[in-house]
Amino acid sequence: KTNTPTTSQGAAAVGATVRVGLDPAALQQGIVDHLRYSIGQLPALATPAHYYRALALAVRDRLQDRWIRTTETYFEQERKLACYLSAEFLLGPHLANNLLNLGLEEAARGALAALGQDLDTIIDCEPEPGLGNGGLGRLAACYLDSLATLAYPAVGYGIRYEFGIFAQQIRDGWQIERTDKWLHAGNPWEIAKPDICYEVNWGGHTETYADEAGLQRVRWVPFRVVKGLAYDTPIQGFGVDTCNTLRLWSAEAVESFDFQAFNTGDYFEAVEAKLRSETVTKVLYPNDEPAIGKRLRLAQQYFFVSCSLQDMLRILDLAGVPVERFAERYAVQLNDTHPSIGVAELMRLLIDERHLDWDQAWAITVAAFGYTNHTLLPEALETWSLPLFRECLPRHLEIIFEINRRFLDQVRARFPGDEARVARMSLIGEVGDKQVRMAHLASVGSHAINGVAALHTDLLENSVLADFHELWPERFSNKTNGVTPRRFLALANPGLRALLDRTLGTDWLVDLTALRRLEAHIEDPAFRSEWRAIKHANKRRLADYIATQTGVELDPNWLFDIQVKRIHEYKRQHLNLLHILTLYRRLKADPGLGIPPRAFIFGGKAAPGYFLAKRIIKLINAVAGTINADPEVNERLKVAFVPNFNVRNAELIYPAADLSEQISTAGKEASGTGNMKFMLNGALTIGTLDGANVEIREQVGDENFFLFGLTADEVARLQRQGYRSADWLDSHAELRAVLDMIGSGHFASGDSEVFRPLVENLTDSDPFLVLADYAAYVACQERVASAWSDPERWTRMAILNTARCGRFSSDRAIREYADEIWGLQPVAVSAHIA
Ligand code: H53
Repeated sequence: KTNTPTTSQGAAAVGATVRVGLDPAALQQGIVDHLRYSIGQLPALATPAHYYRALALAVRDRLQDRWIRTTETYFEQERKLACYLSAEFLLGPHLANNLLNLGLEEAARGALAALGQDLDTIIDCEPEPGLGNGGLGRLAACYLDSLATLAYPAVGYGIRYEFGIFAQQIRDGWQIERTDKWLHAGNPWEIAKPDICYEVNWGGHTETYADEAGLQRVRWVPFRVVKGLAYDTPIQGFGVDTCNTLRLWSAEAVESFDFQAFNTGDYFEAVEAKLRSETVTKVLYPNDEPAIGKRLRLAQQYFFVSCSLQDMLRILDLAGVPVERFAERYAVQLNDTHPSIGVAELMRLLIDERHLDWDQAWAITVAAFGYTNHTLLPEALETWSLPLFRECLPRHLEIIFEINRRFLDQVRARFPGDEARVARMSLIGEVGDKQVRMAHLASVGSHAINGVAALHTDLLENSVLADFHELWPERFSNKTNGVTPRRFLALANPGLRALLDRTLGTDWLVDLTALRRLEAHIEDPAFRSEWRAIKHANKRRLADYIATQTGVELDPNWLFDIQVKRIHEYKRQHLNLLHILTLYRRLKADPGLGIPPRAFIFGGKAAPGYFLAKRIIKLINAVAGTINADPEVNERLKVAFVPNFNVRNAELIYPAADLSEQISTAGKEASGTGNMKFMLNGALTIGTLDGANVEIREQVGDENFFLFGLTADEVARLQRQGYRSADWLDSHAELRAVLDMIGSGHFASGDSEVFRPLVENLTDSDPFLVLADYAAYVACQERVASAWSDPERWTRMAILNTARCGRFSSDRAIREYADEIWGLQPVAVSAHIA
């Protein structure tokens, strides 16, 4: 069990102001004190890692008064609170972000310099809290940043995984997974709150009994009880005193186990039971989109949702607010279906524990919950087998049956005689083995349902949730995703930040639409050349990183063409590869071919059990090995795979991109948020009309976006008609040659087996229409090459991308959620500190 180093907190307010001063001298004293009193290290022997912890603790001290004051303000003012329920928060390192948001960067640099230390080296010592897989988890982290910055009262609720997303190593071109021991050296940002803990039942059966008034009630007699402990992390807003809370739950055994076993003498059984309880929050499931269907995953979901709802009820009690007013005080947002068991859990808490009647409990539940859908992929829509669900959550199944009975009565009343519709909409799927459909539970139990980009919401309303949209059109809305400009521009791209500050002032940090004013500078050649110099320095920085990580040397003068995201067939990293190999073949055939030199950079993790995704990684590395070593092509083409794509190295990658690859099959990527991070940093996009690409293109203008490929409608039509990938192969000799080359073992020292499954997947079924989009993609890349050959034109387009990305700030997205779904007002917090 890892323990958090704690500081000597709680000094009297008078002393506190002095102790937590924001000037370099006070900060320096704080670092020195923590090194001595919290860490116990001699300065002469202290490593950068020791200084990291000392600085982190000193910075946390400086958050503490704001944090406490924020909580106190919300409590005093009795305001509505947004509770963002998410199984993932992909936070990334805290230190630099907190320094930025507190305005402490220069003070920290100075304080460390006085101690003979370098801030950037210290920042690099922080282990990354990778409590998420990809887009969904990172979105939750961006939203926390915006909620605090915009002074919205909010709490993030999630799981304190002991092991976050695995660390990816590349060995012989293959992905190897290593456990992520991010808590190994303690976590200076969190504060354990052992007194905030709840019991969570699991398994067993239900019983009816009569209460004192003779009313019939239900009791859940669990097989097992686990305790959830709160660990709080401060989420400091930028430039405000608001410091919100991220509350993550960690599982522990309840003491009663130990006593029971002690009495029966079965000490080992007691310890084993304890271990079983604590596995609930051990590890993050490393699957991004596909639902996994494992019992432990259901346990994780129920565990954190139950703790969170019990916590909301406890706070309501503390405030003396009757439970009937729950929905006036809480807006509870479901980040995908992962927390959707919350609908049944709140019903259980209100009915079985608070003794409300059904109608009242249901009105509260629907008024409190909102549901965000993040995917249309059928394999990602969560369902639980009915027998498994009954075994784990018997009371919830009864409640879900009752919700369903009442709901289907409503459907029948509205659409008499339409039993096919009833079957489609039921919370219980009857195709094959019976399942509980979590997206249906979330939709029925929420007053608001949203998709994450305009196209995605549109498809949601017309396909996956079409029946629900027909029944309740007023519940549906779109909330296009956004990203935080604090982390993904100010922190990630200090060069561009300085230019923006100098050119526009600093309000762009809290009003990203202010970047529009960049357009006035586009015709200034000096400005463009400064822009290029910044991009060049960012490319140098990334090239250095890639060289140390992989040994591949890249030239910053080349076009940096980058695709970083989870490896998935629908995201089509293999389409990118087909283009690279097309250029490779063309160059081999004609060494004098006039194509601009390009560095193709990839990064991303594959789910450990995803066979084809792992082969795609292997193929990228195999192609990289061949091309980078071939003097006939390596003065024009290079390929690099950045191992272990995570938040930290993402901050090096986005600012260095010239070209952003957003090439998913239209209709498959709900939104994408990497696309926005690239745009923010002045990369041009090559992409399909998918997810938020559609809106990016609208904002930046058709002439500044490299569009190719089938539309979502065309994809759907082709698939309905019976898509045959072989047709595309017959009509395209170059494509066939490239596939043959992969299949022949050319990139695998003659081994014709290793990539056969990939090639066959494309030639036999091609579920994501890679071959259908190939020719359009290659042609579009030729337009990219010709635009690149005119640096002044390219720079204008790049500046326009940054200038027009204002819509994609998570601040805009959060304001929409607050106004249109949560009914939430900002609350000014004043920390009363010097
Ligand atoms: O959520 C992102 C989207 C992205 C979508 C992603 C996502 C996950 O990362 C995991 C599960 C899931 O259902 C969806 O793939 O398109 O941008 C945030 O909305």
